[in-house]
Amino acid sequence: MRRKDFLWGSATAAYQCEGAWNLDGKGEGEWDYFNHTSPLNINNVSGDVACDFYHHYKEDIDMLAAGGQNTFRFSISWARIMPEGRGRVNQQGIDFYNSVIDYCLEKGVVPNVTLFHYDLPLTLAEEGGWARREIVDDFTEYAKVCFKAFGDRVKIWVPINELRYYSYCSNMVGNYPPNHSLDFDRFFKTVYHEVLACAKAAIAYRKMGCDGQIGIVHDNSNVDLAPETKEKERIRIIANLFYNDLVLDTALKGTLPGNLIPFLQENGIDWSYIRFEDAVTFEKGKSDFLGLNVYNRMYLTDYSEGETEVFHNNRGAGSKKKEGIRIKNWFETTVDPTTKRNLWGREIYPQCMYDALMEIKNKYGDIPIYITENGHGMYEKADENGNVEDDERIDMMQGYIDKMLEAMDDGVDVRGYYAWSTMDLYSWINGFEKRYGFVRVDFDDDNKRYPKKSYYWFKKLIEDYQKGAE
Ligand code: BGP
Repeated sequence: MRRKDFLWGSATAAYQCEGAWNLDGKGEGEWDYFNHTSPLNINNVSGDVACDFYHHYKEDIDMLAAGGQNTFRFSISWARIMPEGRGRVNQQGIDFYNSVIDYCLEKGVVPNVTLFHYDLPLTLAEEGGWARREIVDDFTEYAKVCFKAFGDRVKIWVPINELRYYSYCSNMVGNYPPNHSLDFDRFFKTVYHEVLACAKAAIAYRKMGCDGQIGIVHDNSNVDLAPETKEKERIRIIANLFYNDLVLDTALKGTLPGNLIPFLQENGIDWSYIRFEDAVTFEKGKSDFLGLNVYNRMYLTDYSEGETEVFHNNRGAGSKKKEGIRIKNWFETTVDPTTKRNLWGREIYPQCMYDALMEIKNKYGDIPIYITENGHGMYEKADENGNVEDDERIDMMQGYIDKMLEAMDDGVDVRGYYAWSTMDLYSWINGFEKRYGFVRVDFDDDNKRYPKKSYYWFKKLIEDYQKGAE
């Protein structure tokens, strides 16, 4: 592909940036309810206002376009379009996204739109959310409303963001609503219904004659084994089933992983919801591309001892916890002493960008790929003029981008890169102090925007890339 056609941009998600949680006919969402009422909202914050993208979207799009970015990834709030989750459509919601999309196009910015980024309408959550099969049809109806309203102008669609990670947080860690912990039944069932919903949405999209591409976004979880690991082959198989295959095989090959049902049976995990006739849906509903959110890898070794336990850090510097899990008789995460971590205990490992891209090419062939998220969460302090010198973010992201370009040189079909995030926004459970943006938001002063050093670095990186030899 020509260098000028490569998409360089940044990403957001509705609940994390829009605010306007109850304005203009929007229905209540599961996250609204959770953050307003649950003691598990440990930092006592919410997306009620967030960075008020709802009222600042022009400024944000202006700024990203002036920064040389030619694409913007954002998500649509299901409850803004369908306040009860199904049935009635809220015209004011449609109007809002029409304005955002039209403004992107006016500025030469390609919209890349996700339909579900964790924010379920409360009515559907109360019925059982993704654990109920009926949600697949509700989601498909909602997707069709969006394709009809916006499909003439939006040509890159993602039904669901990070199917696996969302289910992991909601059903294993228990930090995202509906806050189930170590519930393997619900974990697999949720991912299954999500992949089915993605396939059905893709089928509907093509049936409606829309002429764009529809894919999925997966949280990169390529498996690396610590050198001392004894049961390498066995762990690789189990861990890939747990982290990757149910999403990737189903979306990219159009078939469930062959070892899924025997594995669930052997481990006493519910699989009663899997219907053989779904095979046709998976086959027909394959993704046109893969969106990969690249932050880290899964660094694993043999299960040692003790009960299954999950380790997660939503308190940042106030906690020494490292992200990870120990699953009895399967495997456990381990610490690579040579690798840095951020203050929330997550690995910073640029090499995983290259390794993941090569692994996907080897397993799934030449599928087009977008890096739909990559970024670095930090505490930040502005100087007296409101500026932030985020050199640490720049170094870290440069490392990942270099590895992406290396994989492209080695034949991987990457078509775009989106930084997380366009501007500072709400970071699930972590609150607002974990910042990712290229643009600082002063949450205490009317959500004023100030481009950070990284914003200018990214602008120059894009310019230099576009000037490079074809
Ligand atoms: C991804 C999500 C984003 C974003 C990012 C950073 O998993 O798709 O929504 O939040 O991670 O994560 P966090 O905000 O938890 O630090």
